[in-house]
Amino acid sequence: MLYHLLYPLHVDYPIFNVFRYITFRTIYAVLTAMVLAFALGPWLIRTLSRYQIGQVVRDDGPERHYVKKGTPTMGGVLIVFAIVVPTLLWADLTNPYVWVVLVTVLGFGAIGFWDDYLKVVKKDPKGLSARHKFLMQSLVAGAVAAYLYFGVDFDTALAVPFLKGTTIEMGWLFIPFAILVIVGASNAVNLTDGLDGLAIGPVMIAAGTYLIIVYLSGHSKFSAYLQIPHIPGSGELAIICGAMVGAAMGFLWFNTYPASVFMGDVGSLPLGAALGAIAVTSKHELLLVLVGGIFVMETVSVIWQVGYFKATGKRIFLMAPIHHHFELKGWQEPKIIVRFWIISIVLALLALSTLKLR
Ligand code: 57M
Repeated sequence: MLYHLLYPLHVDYPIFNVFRYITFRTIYAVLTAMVLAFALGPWLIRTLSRYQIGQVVRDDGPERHYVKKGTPTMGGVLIVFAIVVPTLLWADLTNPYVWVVLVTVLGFGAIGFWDDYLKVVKKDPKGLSARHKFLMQSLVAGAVAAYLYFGVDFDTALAVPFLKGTTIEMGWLFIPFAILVIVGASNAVNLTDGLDGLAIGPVMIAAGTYLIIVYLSGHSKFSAYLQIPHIPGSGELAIICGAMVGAAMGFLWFNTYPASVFMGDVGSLPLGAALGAIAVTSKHELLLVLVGGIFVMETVSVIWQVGYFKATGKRIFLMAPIHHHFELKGWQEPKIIVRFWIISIVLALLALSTLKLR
């Protein structure tokens, strides 16, 4: 909105020209999101505590988690707010890709909210059934993918990292593929969200990495120089990536060990889905496996554990997802968290290096 209100004033006051620049608006989206999260965080935590919106902790988990019982949860409401408001303020709202990601955030946020509401407020330990949750996630992701396929002039060829000249034409298969990426990313972030700051740190790093990628793919000269797909208009997504970085930093302030608040599904589902939607719209879907390597590792640990257990009756890890394995091995929680962040940063750097490899 600020972009639409203030940029036209540049005709009389050249200073307003600055609103044209994605870089300028991205910086302010980061700051606005962070300030919103800092300012509203204490109030939200007080309100969640007052209404006893506290975490239910399973008694079959690592013992150390019992002390977390009652920690206010559903802090993801703040994350969603701190992503949506700065995006509405700083982005060009005539850009369809901005709406693709906003609708993804709001849609997955609503599914997560419903699940948390059933679990925490209605005290139904199961929440939404896995089947229902998956169906609703697929519906939202399917709507977004269908809009990209039918509604926008979107090139559905899949770009392959490392092989710059190679693209795979997907045709209508783009729709199921996009659903897989968005729903997969959403659930992978959800699985990772099991220690203080464990999910939000890598989300912040991944959003920062995609901020650079979308900026470059939206820029005709940079994308030509790097020989990456040029998607006119995708640069505007840098603003939403910036808002995600700012919201994540603000939330981490309160979620860092020992956490004063957890995000709940209302936070983890939209954050993962947003990363998936950004990867799809910037045509860097395959790179998400590397950028979000921590989420992939957590998910693979569950798939292996469940598969191996079903086949042999034995476990590979002491407990899955893998962060529980390290806990049960005796690592202190902050050590696991910070080491996972370090791995995330290394993976982000490797992912960025692929932009130069051909
Ligand atoms: C999310 N949620 C946390 C919090 C957070 C298929 C199976 C592997 C699924 C998996 C699962 O349910 N994952 C979903 C994990 C929970 O956190 C809440 O959930 C939100 C995210 N959805 O925002 O509201 C607990 O995590 C801890 N936490 C923190 N700090 C944070 O900032 O400490 C969360 C955020 C919180 C808190 O203790 O209560 C969770 O773990 O429940 N299931 C599992 O992870 C279970 N694993 C399992 O059953 N493994 C078996 C299988 C794979 C064969 C095995 O290895 O043998 C474990 N989870 C728990 N106890 N809690 C095991 C038992």
